[in-house]
Amino acid sequence: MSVHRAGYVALVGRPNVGKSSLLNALLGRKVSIVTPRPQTTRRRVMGVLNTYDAQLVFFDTPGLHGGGRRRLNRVMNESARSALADADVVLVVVDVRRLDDADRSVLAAARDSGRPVVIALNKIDLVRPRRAMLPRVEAVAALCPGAELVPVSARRRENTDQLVSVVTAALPECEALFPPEMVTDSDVPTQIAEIVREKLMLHLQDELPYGIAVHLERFDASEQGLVHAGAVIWVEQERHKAIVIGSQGRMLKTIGTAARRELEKLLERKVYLELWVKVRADWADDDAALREAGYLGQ
Ligand SMILES: Nc1nc2c(ncn2[C@@H]2O[C@H](COP(=O)(O)OP(=O)(O)O)[C@@H](O)[C@H]2O)c(=O)[nH]1
Ligand SMILES: [Mg+2]
Repeated sequence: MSVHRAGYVALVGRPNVGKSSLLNALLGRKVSIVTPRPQTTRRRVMGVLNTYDAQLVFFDTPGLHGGGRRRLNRVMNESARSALADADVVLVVVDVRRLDDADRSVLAAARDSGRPVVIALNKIDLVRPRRAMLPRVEAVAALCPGAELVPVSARRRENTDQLVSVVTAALPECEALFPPEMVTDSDVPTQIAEIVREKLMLHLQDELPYGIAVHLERFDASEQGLVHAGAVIWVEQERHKAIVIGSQGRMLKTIGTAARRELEKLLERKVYLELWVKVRADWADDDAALREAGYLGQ
C-alpha cells in the first residue's frame, strides 16, 4: 500500500502575486476572493485538497507586507506569520515577472522557518517567450537554496498538478486531518461577506476599498432553496458612504447584483441579498470591530 501524506501548507508571498488565485485553481473552487488590488485577502482562509494519496490543507494568507500604520495591517501581517509558524510546508508564491525586496524578505522568512519550502513562480502565462523566464527562475533559486521551484499559471491552471506532487512529496506521512467533504473552514455567512467585499473592491476606485469592511448582520437559510442575507458595509467617512451608494443608488445596486449572481452559483441556491452602508470611522483600528468583521481572533 502506498503511504498517505497530510499536512498544513502556508501560502505566503507579497500582495498581489496570485496566492488566492492559486488556491482557487488548486481546489477547482473559489474559496478565497481575488481582485487586481493588493490586500484583498484580510483573513486566513483554509482550503483542503484531497488527492488519492494525500490531504493538503492550505492556508491562504494576507500577503506579508511592510507598510500600514493601522491595526488592521498589523493583524493581517500577524495572520500571515502565524500560518508560517503552523505550516508543515511553506509555499511561497512569486510573480515570475518581477522579484522585489518584499519577495526577498518573504523568501528569507520561509528559509528561516526551517520548514521545507516550495516556490511557485506564478503568472507564467504572461511571459513570452517562455525561455525569457529562465534567468528569473535562477535568480529565485539562488535566494532560497534547497527549495523546489515550480513554474505555474493560476489563471490558466497550468502545471498545478506538478505543484501538487511537489508539495505532497514534502508533507509528512499522516492520516487525513479533516473529513473528505470539508473544502474550507469559511462558513457561509463569511463567504457571503467576502464576495460582497470582492465586488466592492472591483467596482470602487482608488483608496476607498482599503477603508471598507463588510459585516453580515442577517443570515437565514431556513427557507427551502433560498438564502436571505443582509450585509452592512462599513466605511470610514460620510463622503465614502455617498460614493458606495452612488447616484440614485446605482453603485450599490451594481455591487449587490454582481455579488448575488456569484453567490447563487457558489451556494447553488437563490439568494436574497440586502446591503446597507454605515459610517464607522475607526473600524480598522478598533479591535472590537476587527473581531466582528472576522479579522481578529482567528
Ligand atoms: N495573468 C495572470 N494573472 C494572475 C494569475 N494569478 C493571479 N493573477 C491575477 O493577479 C491579481 C492578484 O491575484 P490574487 O490571487 O488576489 O493575489 P494575492 O494578493 O496574492 O492573493 C488578480 O488580478 C489575479 O487575477 C496568473 O497565473 N496569471
Ligand atoms: Mg489574496
